[in-house]
Amino acid sequence: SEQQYLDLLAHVLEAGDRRVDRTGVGTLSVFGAMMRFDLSGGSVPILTTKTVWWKTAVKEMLWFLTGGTNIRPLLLENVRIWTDWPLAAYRRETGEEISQVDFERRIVEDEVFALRWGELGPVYGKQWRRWLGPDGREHDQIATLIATLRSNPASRRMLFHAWNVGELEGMALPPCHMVYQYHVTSDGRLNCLMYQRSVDLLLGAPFNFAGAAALQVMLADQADLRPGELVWVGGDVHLYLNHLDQAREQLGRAPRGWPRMRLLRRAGSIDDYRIGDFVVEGYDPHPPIRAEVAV
Ligand code: THF
Repeated sequence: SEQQYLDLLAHVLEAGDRRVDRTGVGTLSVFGAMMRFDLSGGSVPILTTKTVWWKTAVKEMLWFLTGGTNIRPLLLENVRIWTDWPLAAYRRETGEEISQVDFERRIVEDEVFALRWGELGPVYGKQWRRWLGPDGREHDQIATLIATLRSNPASRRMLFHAWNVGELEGMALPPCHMVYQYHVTSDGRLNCLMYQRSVDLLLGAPFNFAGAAALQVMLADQADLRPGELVWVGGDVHLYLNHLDQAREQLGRAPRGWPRMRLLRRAGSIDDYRIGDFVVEGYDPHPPIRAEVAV
């Protein structure tokens, strides 16, 4: 239940090691955590102790699945959560003090500008769908996963990975949620274990749970299975020092029970899901909690 998340939030506040991180903001950090979310019956871990823009998280997941690595398609879908990194690079390299809104407008209106400045490098989508092998062949890890779910569901090799060591340097940000492993029970439930090496517990984690759950719902649909458990494992689990008041505010709120997610239709393939195919029912969250993302 959501209490697992609140307990982890409280634990990081209480026991987190205070340190300076890559971004210079500073964090409270604990190492190693696990949560288990039960997706059977359609439940999904979309937090209720604050409003989570689950459509944004699902759109992000659909974008990963397209194999894309440019923020333009995200902006065309009104998703702004990846703008900060290309924007910082643009300001750094040009010295121009462009606003986020103007930068986003240029990416949307000018395709050539987007190709040059909207690229994140070989991040998630590239590695999931087009991992480059030593012989020059590209590997579609998602297609392989679905084929194995259908043909050999007892396999212990059903996973995909984004931590491509040889390509890390070209990425705007190395992958945080880096490996997803799947497991099928004898009665046809699809379980997922997702390992996330670095966890922005207040801002990022709620999106990561929703995205991973949506992916599990799609994969189950494609393989004629029912969603089972989502097991989430975190490495460096942290709260940015400018998120502490927000964390305390959230801890004062009572969870309201998970909503349910379902698909309106069975898509022909994993590439054919659209945001309009997803319905979330029974979502009655507390109000949003504003916080700045560390870049
Ligand atoms: N970097 C950091 N510091 N934290 C992260 O969570 C994170 N990500 C992705 C890449 N780098 C990261 C980006 N994911 C928001 C949510 C997810 C993000 C980035 C930003 C965010 O600002 N959410 C707000 C507003 C949502 C909206 O406007 O739609 C929120 O209130 O939830 C982890 O994958």
